[in-house]
Amino acid sequence: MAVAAERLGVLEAADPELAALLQGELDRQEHTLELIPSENIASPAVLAALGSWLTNKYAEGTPGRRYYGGCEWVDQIESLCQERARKLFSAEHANVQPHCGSSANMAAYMALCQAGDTILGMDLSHGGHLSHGSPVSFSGILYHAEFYGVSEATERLDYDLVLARAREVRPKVLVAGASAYPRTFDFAALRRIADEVGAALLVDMAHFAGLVAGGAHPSPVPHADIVTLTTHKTLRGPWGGMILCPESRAKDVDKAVFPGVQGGPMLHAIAGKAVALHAWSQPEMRDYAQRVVANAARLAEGLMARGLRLVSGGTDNHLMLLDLRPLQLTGRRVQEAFDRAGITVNRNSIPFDTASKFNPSGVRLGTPAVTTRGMGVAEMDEIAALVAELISDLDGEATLHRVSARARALCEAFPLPYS
Ligand code: DSN
Repeated sequence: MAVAAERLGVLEAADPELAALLQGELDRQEHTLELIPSENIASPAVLAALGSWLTNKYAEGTPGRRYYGGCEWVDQIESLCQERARKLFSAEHANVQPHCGSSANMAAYMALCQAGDTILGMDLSHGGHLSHGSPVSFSGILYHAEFYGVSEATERLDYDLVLARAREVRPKVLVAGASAYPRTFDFAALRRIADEVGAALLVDMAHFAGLVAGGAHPSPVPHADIVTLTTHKTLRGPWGGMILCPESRAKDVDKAVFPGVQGGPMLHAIAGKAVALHAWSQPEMRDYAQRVVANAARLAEGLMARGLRLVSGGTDNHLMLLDLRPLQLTGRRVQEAFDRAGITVNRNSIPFDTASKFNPSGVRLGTPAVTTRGMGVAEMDEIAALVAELISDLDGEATLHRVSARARALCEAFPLPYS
């Protein structure tokens, strides 16, 4: 592993204890099937930017308007990143400084409303995100949060129900986007709802930003007042966040990010974001986005064909939610058994779940990382078979050995890009 070996070599000389831990995590990533839909594998070029001397530089402010000297190179780096983001997503303005999705959302709220105002977001247990108004997040502490959910009959968003909720609570901000919703959003319908009640529309496309970039999901950019995203999920970049908006909101957004929410930007992360955005200008990435969705559809079909129940009956995007209630299993037990077999998933609430958030009734699966490794529909059939086999016999030693050997063989056939 040339990329990994070089990095570990430097680290081993300086700090063998930490180097050993990094080696352990590298081995885990190399030999496990990563099905957590919010994770992915950054390219060696992204890692090179992240691990650079840009981490030494303070540059509060924005390009050309910094509070520090010596910014001539980082100004160009941040401007390049902004330009690539604007171009890729056809947005008028991009702020590439948010450290993560939650800080991007925090800045978006600051730009759109005042503390105490009502925000209306998707319920966490229906697929929403903590930062969309959960009482344990700043978003539910600083704002008056109300929620909408999916229809019980279809487990999908019913935009008439969202409109009815919006009429009821008259939010200042309607928040759309989710971390566990397997279906496509209708942004034109959300815009109409926001307009009808006089709300701003904030779309958090953290999960599906890469699908939007590759044309595999409609773009919220023409419809939303502000779009937030993360760069480390389907977008395949470094850990981080980003905000897109029309020029008319640019000043408010920039002020909210700094000094509103954050201090100095992480220039090494911004350089990594620029590298990831550049990759999306190549046709392979468009193909990648289509393959993520095709793989998810195939995996979902394979699971359902083996009698497993998926929330809403399948997926349109990169993720799916396995309903464990018919199997009388819980998410934690399944997640732990899968860990033992070298398949990484995460337990997740499902709509109308009556179990606790700590041990919910669902498991979330996704295809971004395995698709980055180069796996295709044939491997999705194999993964569906492994998931179904393991889930039918969570405590069987022979099953565990069989499934983990096959999962490991798949990983070995599709290595990480760090050699
Ligand atoms: N926690 C992330 C996820 O796994 O979807 C969202 O921030």
